[in-house]
Parts: sequence; structure tokens; C-alpha cells
Amino acid sequence: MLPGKIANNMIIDDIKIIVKAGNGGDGLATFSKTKMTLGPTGGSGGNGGSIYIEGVSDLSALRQFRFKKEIKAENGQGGRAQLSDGPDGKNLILYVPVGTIANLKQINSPIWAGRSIEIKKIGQRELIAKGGKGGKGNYLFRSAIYTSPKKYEEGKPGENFEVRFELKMIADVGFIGLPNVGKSSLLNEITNAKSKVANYPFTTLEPNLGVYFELILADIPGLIEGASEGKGLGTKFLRHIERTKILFHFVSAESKNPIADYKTVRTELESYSTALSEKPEHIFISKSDTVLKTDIEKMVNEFKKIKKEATPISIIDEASLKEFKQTLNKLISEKQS
Ligand SMILES: Nc1nc2c(ncn2[C@@H]2O[C@H](COP(=O)(O)OP(=O)(O)OP(=O)(O)O)[C@@H](O)[C@H]2O)c(=O)[nH]1
Ligand SMILES: [Mg+2]
Repeated sequence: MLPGKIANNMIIDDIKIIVKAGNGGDGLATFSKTKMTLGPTGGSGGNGGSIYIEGVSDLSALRQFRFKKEIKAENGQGGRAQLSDGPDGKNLILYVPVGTIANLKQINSPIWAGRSIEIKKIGQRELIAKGGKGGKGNYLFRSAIYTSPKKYEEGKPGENFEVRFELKMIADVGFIGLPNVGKSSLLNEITNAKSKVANYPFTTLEPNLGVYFELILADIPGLIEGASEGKGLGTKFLRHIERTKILFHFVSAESKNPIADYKTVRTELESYSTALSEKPEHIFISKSDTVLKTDIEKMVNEFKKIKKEATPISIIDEASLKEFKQTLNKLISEKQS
């Protein structure tokens, strides 16, 4: 793929846009044409349209902003004669994937110290830029003394912000490990996911989610030594599992040194984030069908020596899959309690 080109199926997980809520319409100062009265008849301006964000299940929803970097809501229209108020500008709703955090700052301000809004649920709607209020027309300034006021208000400007949308998926379980250890294969086996599988490293270029009853499982691209310095695909995908409750760490039975593999990934995790490295973790020895039972036992014992419990698993071993599902079921019941 050419640098800078984005494949159609890629998830956009970090994108900046400008939002401009509509300005309020000006109030009008006008008078009744009837000679007898000369009373004020200027209507008020309409309110500017506001901009909201709303959570949807479509993880690729941020793609709409790839080419549309500035979103503007309608202005309120000016007040009219004969006590007629200007129409309000229409509100805009931007649909963003659940798990999106919107960070707001003033346009051109160097710091992102503004508001931060998180979308946690489908249908959750939050205001990000409020439309300006319409100005009052002169009719509203009339009083016993000022029967023919020339006064009117201008509409207020709508709020403008620079918004950075960051998608942090809300998965319950994060699959980690070196490339080619069978993470995607297992995700596909257990859930309805269609994560690409192949016998070479870095098959998975984007995080994939699978749903197992109430659990969301996230399969992320493989990590390698030096990932935290940008080697391989780097560690930027780790943020997709920052908020998972538990990590499933896969080490391939085909490896010559499973403990070293395990430690390599742990080192990368630790240099990325302490919070992530402190999450509970289950270790699995994947592709357990590829070696002899006695070799698997040896590997399990090696893990015991470093005080870790490792469970063998293979996508062609029904018993191990059943056990894997039981582990997931247990997580579901913990989630419910
Ligand atoms: N024999 C055997 N092969 C497996 C098993 N699980 C996966 N494989 C094979 O291992 C290879 C890698 O599988 P993937 O699921 O793509 O591995 P991955 O960990 O997602 O790899 P990356 O996306 O590159 O990080 C594929 O050729 C799979 O068919 C297993 O349980 N047994
Ligand atoms: Mg994969």
C-alpha cells in the first residue's frame, strides 16, 4: 500500500475536525407601517444550529471525517417584519463509534486542555458545540416609555471548536502475543469475527472485534521486540485494549523458546503502559496440536517455574476450545455480578 493511502476497510481511530455551530440570527428593528401606530414589529433572530455527537455500533463511522474536515451547522435566520421570528438553524448530529472520546479545544489554541466527552453507549448523545442565540427584535424592547424602540440585538456567534476524536474500543478481553501465534484464528473460531488469518507475521493490520455472548473480544496486531520503539506495527494498537478487564496472552507451541516470547511481549507492554501491564492475564500455549503432548507439558512446567499458569489451546482440539469457552463464561458471570 502506498504511504498515505488508506484502504477502504481500515478503521479510523484518531482524527481531527473543526466544528462550527450556527450563529444566531440578528433581531430586526422595524415598525408598523400603519400611520396610526408606528409600533415596533421586528421579530427576533433564530438560534444557530448546535452540533451533537451520538454513539453508534459501526466502528468505521469516523471514516466520514476523512475528507470532510469542517462541519458547520446552519445559522439562525434574521428576524422578520410583522413580529415574525427568523427560523432556527438545523441541529447536526455526528455519528461516532461507541468508545470514542472527543477532546475539544479552541481553534488555534496550542493546548488540548478543553472539554473531553466520552461516548460509552449506543444512542448516547452529547452536545459539542452550541449554536448562538438569536438576537431580540425591537418588538421585545417596547415598553410604556419606549413605544417605538429602535433597539435590537445581534445574534450571538455559535461555538467553534477543534475536535479530536479518539476511538478507544470497549473490549472486555484483549488478545495479545507475537505475530502468527493464532490470535485471529481463535477469535474467528469462537466468535462471528472474520479476522484475516494467514501463516505469516502481521496478517492482522487493524484491531478486530468479536462478540461472544456479552463479551467483546479484541484481537490486535502482533507485537514484536522493539514494538514500543515503532518496530513492526508498533504499539499504537495497544490503546484499543487499554480498557479491557483482562488480557489473553498467546504463546505459540511452535516456538523454540515460549518463555522468551512471553517475556518479549511483556516488556513491550510494560514500556507502553503500567496500567496495561498490571491487568490480569491468562496465558495460553496456542497451536498445541503442532507438538507432542510431552512437549506441551514441558512448556507448562517452564511457565510454572516463573510462577505462571499456562493453558494449552488449539483450534482443532474441541476439548481445549470447550475449556476456553468456560473461561469466557466465567468472565461473563463475573461481569454480571
Ligand atoms: N495447527 C494449528 N495452526 C493454527 C492454529 N491457530 C492458528 N493456526 C495457523 O497459524 C497461522 C497464523 O494464524 P493467525 O490467526 O493469522 O495468527 P495471528 O496471531 O493472528 O497473527 P498476526 O495477525 O500476524 O499477529 C495460520 O496459518 C493459522 O492457520 C492452531 O490451533 N493449530
Ligand atoms: Mg492476526
